[in-house]
Amino acid sequence: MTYEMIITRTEGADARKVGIVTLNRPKQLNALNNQLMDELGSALKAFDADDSVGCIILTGSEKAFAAGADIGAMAQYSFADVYNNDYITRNWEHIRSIRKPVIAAVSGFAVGGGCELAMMCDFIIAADNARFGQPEIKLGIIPGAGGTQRLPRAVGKAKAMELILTGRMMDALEAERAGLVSRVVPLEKLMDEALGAALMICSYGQPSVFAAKEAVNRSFDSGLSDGVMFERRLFHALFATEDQKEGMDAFVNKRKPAFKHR
Ligand code: DAK
Repeated sequence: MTYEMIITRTEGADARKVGIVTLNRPKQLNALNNQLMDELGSALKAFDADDSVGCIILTGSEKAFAAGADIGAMAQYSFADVYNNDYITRNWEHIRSIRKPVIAAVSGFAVGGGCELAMMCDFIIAADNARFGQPEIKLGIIPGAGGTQRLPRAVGKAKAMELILTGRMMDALEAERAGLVSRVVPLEKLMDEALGAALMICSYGQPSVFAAKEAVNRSFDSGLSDGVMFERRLFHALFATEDQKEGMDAFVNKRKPAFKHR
């Protein structure tokens, strides 16, 4: 598939590389429309299926990760339009099916659907100019891509409620204090830092990377006992992999492990 609204590339010199998707509608601050979401889903699935890729980074421009769903495209829709056509649910759910870790490298605005897209990634590294918010209330709507559910889980009910009810944006430092982002880095170092984390993940055995992601995600969807039992079973299962033998043997013999991802 050729892309018009995103750019894809890979980085890294080792066997497993980082797949990078850059949202590229700069004049509209990467406002998310149907075509962009289709292209994003296709690119993420292609990287997920590519054995030479171990981790994915999703990023935007310096000014905007994404300023939300395309308001111009939505403006004239009626209830029947959005309900009957299940408005953009189809191509907003792709990212949730990606098994490889997806890091959001966010600079500039990540608001509305842009904030929701970042929250669908596995973790967010923010540049110091990043701004996060759910301003949908100003448009007479509410967040529609999981914002009312993921934001409270990330930052707690009080701050999520305030942000969603007032439409206020928070800066990168507030987002880090609140737990929305894993860390804040200088804008000029954003991609280097995200790449460093992604390459680190690429160097580990894929079964344990998949299992870690699945287990952490399970903590959001289940009670503590079920989540711990899920983790226990995945933990036990990893003893059936060659990578577990290799990783532990390498540690015991003080050498670097050579994971085979099996
Ligand atoms: N849509 C379309 N165009 C946008 C846009 C957007 N969301 N955001 C910005 N733009 C366009 C502006 O119209 C402007 O275009 P021109 O006038 O140059 O043609 C250009 O980008 C530059 O924007 P500004 O001139 O406004 O730039 P500023 O630096 O002054 O302000 C801003 C930046 C981010 C504060 C401002 O642009 C802004 O407030 N933008 C709107 C933010 C917003 O309200 N976002 C929420 C949209 S609602 C769902 C999935 C997703 C959603 C819902 C359901 N399902 C799966 C069911 C999501 C909904 C939303 O995100």
